[in-house]
Amino acid sequence: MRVLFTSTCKPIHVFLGRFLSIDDVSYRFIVDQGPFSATADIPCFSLHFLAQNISAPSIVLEWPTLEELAEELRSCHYDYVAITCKVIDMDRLTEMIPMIRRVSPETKIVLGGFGILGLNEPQFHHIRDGVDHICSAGDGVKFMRKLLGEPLNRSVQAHLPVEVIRIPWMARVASMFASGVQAGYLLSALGCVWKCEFCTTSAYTNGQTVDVMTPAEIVESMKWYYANNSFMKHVFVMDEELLLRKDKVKAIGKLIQEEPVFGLNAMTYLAFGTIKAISRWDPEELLLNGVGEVWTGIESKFSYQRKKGEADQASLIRGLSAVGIEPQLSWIMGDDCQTKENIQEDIDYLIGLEPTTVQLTTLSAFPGTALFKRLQKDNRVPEKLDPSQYHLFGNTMRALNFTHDEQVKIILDTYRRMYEELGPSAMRALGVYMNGYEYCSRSQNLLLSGPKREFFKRRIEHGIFQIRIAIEMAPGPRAKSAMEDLYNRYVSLFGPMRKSVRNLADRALALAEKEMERRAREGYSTMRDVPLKRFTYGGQPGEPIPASIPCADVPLSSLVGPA
Ligand code: B12
Ligand code: SF4
Repeated sequence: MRVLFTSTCKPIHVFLGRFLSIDDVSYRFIVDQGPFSATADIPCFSLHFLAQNISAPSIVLEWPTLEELAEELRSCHYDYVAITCKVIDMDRLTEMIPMIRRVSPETKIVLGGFGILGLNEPQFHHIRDGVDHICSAGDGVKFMRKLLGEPLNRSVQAHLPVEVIRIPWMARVASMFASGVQAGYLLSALGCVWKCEFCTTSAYTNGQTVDVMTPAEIVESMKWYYANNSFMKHVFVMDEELLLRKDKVKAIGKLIQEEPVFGLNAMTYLAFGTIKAISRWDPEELLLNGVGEVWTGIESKFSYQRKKGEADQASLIRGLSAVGIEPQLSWIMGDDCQTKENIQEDIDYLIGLEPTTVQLTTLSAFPGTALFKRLQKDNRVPEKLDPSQYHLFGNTMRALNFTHDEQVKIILDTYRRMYEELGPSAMRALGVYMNGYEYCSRSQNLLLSGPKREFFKRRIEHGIFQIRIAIEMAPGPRAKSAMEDLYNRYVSLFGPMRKSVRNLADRALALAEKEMERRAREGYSTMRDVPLKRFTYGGQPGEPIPASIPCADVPLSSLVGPA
C-alpha cells in the first residue's frame, strides 16, 4: 500500500488582497505592530500526523500546483491520495478530483478535514460524490488505519514539522534570531461539547469530544519538540475544551513535572478553555501543570453566556496573567447583539482585558453549523456560497447592524488600537513573564520557586533587548509609557541591562529604524512564493521527520519584499 497525502493545490488563498492564508500571524495574533509584525511558515500538520501514524509508506505534499500533483501521481502507483481540506478549498477540489481521476484512475481518493462540513450543501455534492472515502466526524488516524487494514490501537505520536515565526529583519541583528521561534502542534482531541452555534469544530464531532492522544503520548511528543528545536515558544495542544477536563490536564502536568530534562523549566503549552472551564481552576494549579498560555473565546461581551457562566471573566483573565500565563483571546465582530451603539463598549472591554494576543474575526456562517441553518432560514446567507469567503475576515452572511466593510475596518482598527495602547505583543508577553517570575519568587512551592522561576527568567532575558525598540519607536504615548514602566520593572527585578544586552538592544534599534525607513519607501508585505514541499515517510513508527523543515528554504528577502 502506498499513500499520497496532499493539501489542496495552489494558488494559495490571499485575504483582503494582502494576507497569505497560510501565514496566520500576519492576519491574527500580531497584526499591524510596526517593527514587531511577524510572519510564519506553517506546515500542514494533519498530513504529517496521518503519515506518521500509519504503517504504509507515504509521501506528503504541501501546496503543489495541479501539475506538480499530476507529476507525483504519474511517478509511481499510489493506492490512495488523501487530501485535507477546509471549506475555503472547495473550488480547488472541484479542479483536483477530475485531474486525479484522469491521471491515475486506479487511485482511490480520500477526503478529510473540517471542509467536509461543506459537503452536504448541494453546491458541493459533486465533490462528495466524486471521492471514494470521506473521513467525517472523527480521528483521521483511526480512519486511515482502518482503511489500510492496520491495527487501530498502535500508540500515536506527533513529531511534526514545526511552525516557524519570525520577525524577518531581526535576522540581521544576530544569527540566533534567523531561525525565529518555533511552535509545535499536537492533537489531544477533536471537538467540543458546547456547540456554540457558529463553531465548526464542535459541529464536526456533533458536540462530542473525540480523544486522539493520551497524556503519555502528548508529553512524549512535547519532549520531542523541545529536544529537537532550539527555541520552542510553546506546544499547541489542540483540544478545544481541554481545561474542562481536569483529569487529562493533571495527568499531563504530572508527567511534565516528573520529566527530568524538559520539565517545568522548559516545557510549556497552550491550552484551550472556555471561561467556564478556567473558572474551575486556581491559576497556580494551571501553572504547575505546565500551562503557559490559555486561548479562550470572549466573542462579544454581550453574547455566548452559556460557555462563560456567571464568572467574572475580567478577573479570571487577570488572574492568569498575574501568575505568568499569557491570555490569548478571540473576539467576534458582526454578531446580532452588536450594534453601532454598543460596539465601542465591546471593544473597550476587550482591550481592557490586556490580552497578550488576540484573534479578531468576522462572524462567519460555515456550512454544517447551527448558525448557517438559522441564517439560511432567514435568507441571511447567499444562495450560492463563495468558498473563498470562508476565512477570518470573510463575508459569508448578512450581519444585522454592520456592513462587511464596516466589520473589517473595525477589526483592523482594533488591532492597531491594541498596539497603540498596550504596545507590541512580544513586550506584553514579557510583562506576563515578569508577573510569573515575581509570583514564583514569592512561592513556597519548590516547583515554582525552582524550575518555573528559572523558566520565566530565561524568557525575560531572551526578550528584553527589544525594549529599546518598543520605547523609542512606540506608536503612541500610552504604549510608550507602558513600555517605560516595563523597562523600569525589569531594572528593579534584575538591575540594569548587561553590556552585551545593551549592545544587542542598540543594534536592534538601529536596524528596526532602518527597516521602518525601508518600509516607508517600499511598503511592507509578507506575501511570497510558497515552494512545494515534499516529504517521504517510510511508515516506520518513531522515524525522524523527513529533512525539509518548513521555512528554511524560503529566502528571507522574499518575506519582506524587495531587499
Ligand atoms: C493549524 C491551523 C491552521 C494552520 C495550518 C493549516 C493547514 N493547511 O494545515 C494555518 C494557520 C495556516 C491555518 C490557516 C487557515 N485556517 Co486553520 N486551523 C488550524 C487549527 C488551529 C488546527 C488544525 C490542526 O493542524 N490540528 C492538528 C491536526 C493534527 O489535526 P486536524 O487538522 O484536526 O486533523 C485531524 C482530523 O481533522 C482529520 N483530518 C484532517 N485532514 C484530513 C485528511 C484526511 C485525508 C483524513 C483521512 C483525515 C483528516 O484527521 C486528523 C487526525 O485526527 C484549526 C482549528 C482546530 N481547532 O482544529 C483551524 C481550522 C482548521 N482552520 C480553519 C480556517 C477557516 C483556516 C483559514 C481559512 C483561515 C481562517 N481561520 O480564516 C486558513 C486557510 C489556510 C489554508 N489555505 O489552508 C477552520 C476550518 C473551518 C472549515 N470548516 O473550513 C478551522 C477549523 C478553525 C475554525 N474553528 O474555524 N489554519
Ligand atoms: S466553546 Fe469554543 S470550541 Fe467549544 S463549541 Fe464554543 S466556540 Fe466551539
